[in-house]
Amino acid sequence: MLGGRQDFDELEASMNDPPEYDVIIVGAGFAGLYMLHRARGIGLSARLVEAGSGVGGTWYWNRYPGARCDVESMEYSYQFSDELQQEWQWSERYASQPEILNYLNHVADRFDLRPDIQFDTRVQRANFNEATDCWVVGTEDGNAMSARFLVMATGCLSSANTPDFPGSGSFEGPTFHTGRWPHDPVDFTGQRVGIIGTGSSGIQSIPVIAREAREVVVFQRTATYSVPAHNIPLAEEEQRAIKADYAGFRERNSQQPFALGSRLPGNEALALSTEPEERAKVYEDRWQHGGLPFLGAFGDLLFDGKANDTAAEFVRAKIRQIVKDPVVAERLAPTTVIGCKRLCVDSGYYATFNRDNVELVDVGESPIEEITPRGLRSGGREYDLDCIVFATGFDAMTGALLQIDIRGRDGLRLRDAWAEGPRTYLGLGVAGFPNMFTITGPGSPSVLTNMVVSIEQHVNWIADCLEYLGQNGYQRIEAMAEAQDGWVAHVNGIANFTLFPSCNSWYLGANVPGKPRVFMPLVGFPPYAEKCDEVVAKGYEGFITA
Ligand code: N01
Repeated sequence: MLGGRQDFDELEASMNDPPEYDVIIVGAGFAGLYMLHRARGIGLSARLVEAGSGVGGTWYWNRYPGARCDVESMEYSYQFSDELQQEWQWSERYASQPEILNYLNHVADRFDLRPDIQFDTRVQRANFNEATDCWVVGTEDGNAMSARFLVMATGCLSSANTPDFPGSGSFEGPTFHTGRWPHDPVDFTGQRVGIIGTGSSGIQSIPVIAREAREVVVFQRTATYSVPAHNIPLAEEEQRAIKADYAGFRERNSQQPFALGSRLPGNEALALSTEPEERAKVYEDRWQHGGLPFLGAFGDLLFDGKANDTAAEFVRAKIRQIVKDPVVAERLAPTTVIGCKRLCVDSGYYATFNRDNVELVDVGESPIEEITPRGLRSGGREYDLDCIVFATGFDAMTGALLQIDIRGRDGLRLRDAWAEGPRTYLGLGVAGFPNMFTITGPGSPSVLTNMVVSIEQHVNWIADCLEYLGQNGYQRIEAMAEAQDGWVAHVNGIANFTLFPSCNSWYLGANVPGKPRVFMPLVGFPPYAEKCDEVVAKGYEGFITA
């Protein structure tokens, strides 16, 4: 019953019929769109289910002022179609949210994906039916559908995190979350705006809102390291030069540890073995270049605390130069390990605090006590506000998956299987959950890379796997528990070799109260991609097929 209305329990009871689809894909962002395209390309019937009213995923929801990608646009795009990458023209070095959303709409149209996408439909539950090796998927509107395979393309940063402050809901003005921004532009003219959070979303939106609002009060819990984007219009000659050898450019990027930035690759020299003058020059050059490659200045920055501090001190000195009020500059100067939380890339963030209409409140020292009808109170002071912007991030990597009641073999709930932190094999499969794949799941490099590169690598792996299963007459594939245990130990072992576990980042789930503290992504893209290929070459080693 194509796209029809069915009841979940009735559908489960009638599972002797063949499933409606070969594959159900959840989420219409970069991952889901490409998965749909690949699934159709290998002759599978596929249904893509999306909660929003349009395609785009992250770029559909995060419409906040100043939203822009921190990976360069010539890299942050699909490579699966040479025609697509040749025909699309980016206008800026770093693409804005509207431009990326246009791009994804173009992709959906160009590959005629919309007929297989069901919008405005939120998946609520999914049960694996052991008798038939199929998934039954239930949606919030009370309908259900079935498929042999379930591919979760739900995104790593899609479940918005709004802290539960005392008095939440009592505020009489409008509130916004950067990750759930309204479609109509918000007019801040003449308003006194409170912004909570200074991660990537905060540092991008604060300068833009400050230019419009009467006053902005920024509530900062932890100071943030940010490197300038130096965003500029993208020169025609530069695009042409890259497009002349786009495949080579993509290949060089995928060989970088974070699968990006091959034009200014990581420097293998060690910060601590480099003379201070030379070291400062390297940092200055990278600061002038702008963006994430700053962290590639030296090979030991993410492994050695003392080396890291040389880079941290360089950025602190920049903040002290940029911010005129020394008290505010000190408040903005982070004391943590640089790169431990995601490095931010900004356009005029620190300089925004030189404006007369911007105030910085340190809620690390005096936490937000409560939200009140007229604003919020912190450190015993009440701040009167017309509206509040929550730039408070996401329940990252696991939030979107665990919001859905997913039940695998023997009724095992994913929430229970992951009660002490996510466990996957390769970030692609979960023991106990046959025929389910996660795109950029925990345990894969995902958020530590250019996401589009990781997504394409995962989708290609999954599509090849589905083709292999079909060709060999298999109905079922599942990660083996021992392979998964080994993989989890491997991911943790690598993380513990770095400085990543040393701060309260969302990589560790530390931003969500009560979430188990586990480092979720895998560090290092090239060896990971090799491992995935090796697993295939060894007949899907670590998976059971039947
Ligand atoms: O979220 P975040 P984000 N009281 O978690 C604060 C990607 N992204 O949406 O640091 C007070 O980084 C929290 O404080 P602390 C990118 O990967 C990319 O900004 O936990 N404050 C922090 O300051 C990024 O890393 C792009 O102490 C509270 C902020 O809220 C990821 O998305 C753009 C609080 C949350 O920062 C997430 O970024 C945007 C509380 N109870 C996002 N709870 C680009 O491509 C949280 N905070 C550029």
